Amino acid sequence: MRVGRTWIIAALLAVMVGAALAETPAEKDARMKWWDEARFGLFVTWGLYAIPAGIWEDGRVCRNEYGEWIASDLAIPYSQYARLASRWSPAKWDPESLIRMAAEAGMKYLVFTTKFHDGFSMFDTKASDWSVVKSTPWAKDSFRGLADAARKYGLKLMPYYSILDWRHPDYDPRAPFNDLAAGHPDLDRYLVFLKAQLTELQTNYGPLAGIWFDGNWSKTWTEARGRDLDAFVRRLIPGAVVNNRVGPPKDGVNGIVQGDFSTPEEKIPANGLPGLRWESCMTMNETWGYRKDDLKWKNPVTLIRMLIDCASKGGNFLLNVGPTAEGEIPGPSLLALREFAAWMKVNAAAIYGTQAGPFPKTPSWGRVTRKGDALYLHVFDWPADGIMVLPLSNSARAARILGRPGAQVKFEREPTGLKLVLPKIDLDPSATVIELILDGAPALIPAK
Ligand code: H79
Repeated sequence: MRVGRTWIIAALLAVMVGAALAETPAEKDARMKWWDEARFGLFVTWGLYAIPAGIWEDGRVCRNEYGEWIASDLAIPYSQYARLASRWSPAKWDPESLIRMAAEAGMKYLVFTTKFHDGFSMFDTKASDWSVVKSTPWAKDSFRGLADAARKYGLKLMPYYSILDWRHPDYDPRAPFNDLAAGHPDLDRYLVFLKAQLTELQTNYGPLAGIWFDGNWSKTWTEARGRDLDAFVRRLIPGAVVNNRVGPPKDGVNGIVQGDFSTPEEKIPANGLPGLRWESCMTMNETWGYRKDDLKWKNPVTLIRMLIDCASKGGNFLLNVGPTAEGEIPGPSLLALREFAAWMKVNAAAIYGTQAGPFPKTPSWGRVTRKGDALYLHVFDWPADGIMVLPLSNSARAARILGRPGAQVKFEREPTGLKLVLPKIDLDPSATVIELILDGAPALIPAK
């Protein structure tokens, strides 16, 4: 009898605690608000791999695009890779100027490789000697300047942290080229280290906005471990935003069952990811970590249109910069950031706080974002005759071209839709944006 009552009370308590911990959709929307509105972030990929920069000492070239993978791709014994640390001395590193440029470019958050798969800590840590502070002649903290500048310029801070570790003796499965580890790996012991590092990041650089995990695909990274890590981060960081790579990949989509958003890498999903939050992370060339032999730079127009494409499908765009070993930002990256700054200065209203556009198919002339009753028409290809008919049954209240106060946009209702008559103006090579205020929520005329 007494046991029975104890059990009932215990069960009731468990239900109440569960209900108190579970987040309502409205609470989740509130927690995700800054991220939903931001739309644009900066990824900084920086580590020892910037020294070989794609080409190892013996002349071998990293065969895959990703220069940060050179140790794995060329099976460099870790004891040799580790010697790179003695050459780390980035005389030209200027984190404040990078963050200032990012802020001017319109980026609202920073993701920085505090620890990549190579296991090297790019921040000051007590949990290991294998860090930029303790193992390099530079002996300074690569994250401190970025974190301070991010706070100063109002960018949210979201450290990148790889679960995978090619160096740690307890990471399981051990990298075949890890010749420095002895004994048996113990993933639970590794997780004590990992959690200690995450705690240091929050305590010494925070408050953080969340964690951007990577390296989640080994068979040992189980659903249960993912859930445990997810819960740990949410206890550590109030209101944390966590990407889906905290858990194992699932159903061919990376970790879709966990975390707050999906993370398509180097691609933008053709139709967005309906029903999910997502963020495309993208390189400016084809590598994340700097490599001297990657000259395949995307031009700024392409990159700006990628940001627009993501926003028009309801997603975020996380754009990467890979500083050199000297700490310099490659020229084409600086150029792109400047072009973003110029475009965003005029057109930011068409990006921040917007949702996906209303049309099921992407228009032939460009992309559409939406904010309430306002549509932003990002025109890539301006119609030669100046006529654009939108398949909407709405009328319009107002229309203007962002950054062109003198230009007139006329509109009228037609049986086939809402017709715009556009002026002849100097066009923006990336996108010229028309702000169209409708008489209510967009109402589609179904395609015949
Ligand atoms: O840090 C960047 C990548 O290095 C990292 N995520 C971004 C942000 C990443 N790690 N793994 N992956 C992405 C996916 C796995 C890619 C692989 Fe391959 C394909 C591993 C082996 C084959 C690409 C090609 C990497 C090495 C060879």
